[in-house]
Amino acid sequence: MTEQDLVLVERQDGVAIVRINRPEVLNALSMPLRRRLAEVFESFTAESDLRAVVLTGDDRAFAAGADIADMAQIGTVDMYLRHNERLWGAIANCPQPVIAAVNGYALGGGMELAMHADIIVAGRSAKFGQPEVKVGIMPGAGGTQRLTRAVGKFKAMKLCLTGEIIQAEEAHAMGLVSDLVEDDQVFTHALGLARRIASLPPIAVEQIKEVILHGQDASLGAALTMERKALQILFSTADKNEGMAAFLEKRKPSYTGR
Ligand code: CO8
Repeated sequence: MTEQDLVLVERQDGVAIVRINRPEVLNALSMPLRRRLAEVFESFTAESDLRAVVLTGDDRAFAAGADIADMAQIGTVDMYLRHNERLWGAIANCPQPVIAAVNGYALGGGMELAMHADIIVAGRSAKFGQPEVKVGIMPGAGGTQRLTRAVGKFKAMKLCLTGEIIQAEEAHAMGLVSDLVEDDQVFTHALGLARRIASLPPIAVEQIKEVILHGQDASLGAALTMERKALQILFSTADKNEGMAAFLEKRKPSYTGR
């Protein structure tokens, strides 16, 4: 299998479907796979017609974590020199909304990958966890931070400190999963959400994503200012004029992305 085949990309109108493709090891995230994933997401920043991304795996696994075989023999300097943060950064900085469609295992780096998305759709049999502690390490791609912001200190502590694997229903109840659906509906549901988002005014969509993500790390006052400024910016877009005119004229809006 070539590096290209580790991540399959397909386009459907304004939506990119990104599929992790190492089924023989439950989509474990090897370095070549992560490099390819970063390359794919980096390419999205330059795509003006791309409106949303669906990130998925297969029926057995979204991704069962970083590839343990890939890490078993390496020490601190090699780990440092991998600069994993640069590869994850490409995904975190994706301007378009990313929807993770999770079937099967989302563990360790796989759960962290799902948490890089903006919306998580999971099937009823999906399983989530940060089991790194069980192999002598700890989460290193947001598991201690994005998880805490998503579900709060006490749930995050329990998951990271025990390494326990939880069912999708529990993940949904704690706020880690946006939508819980039947296993065979996961991809269709995620694609439906992506299409809905793709039909909306793209500058507004991008601003919403940016403000929610950056606002989380700012003080409430600074974040509310950021929100207000972003809203004000939208008042000079053609899509704002079109959206409001269409509402008043009782017709469907036709957005141009301007
Ligand atoms: N790495 C490498 N290979 C894996 C991984 C993995 N994470 N997960 C599964 N595999 C392989 C197995 O070795 C097996 O290969 P083989 O057939 O050659 O023996 C194949 O996938 C199928 O797996 P199992 O036979 O184990 O399948 P089961 O259904 O019995 O069990 C489990 C499924 C429970 C998911 C089990 O495979 C498991 O526990 N996997 C490891 C989960 C784990 O610990 N994940 C965390 C890894 S550490 C991590 O993610 C660190 C993140 C640090 C962040 C930054 C870098 C990304």
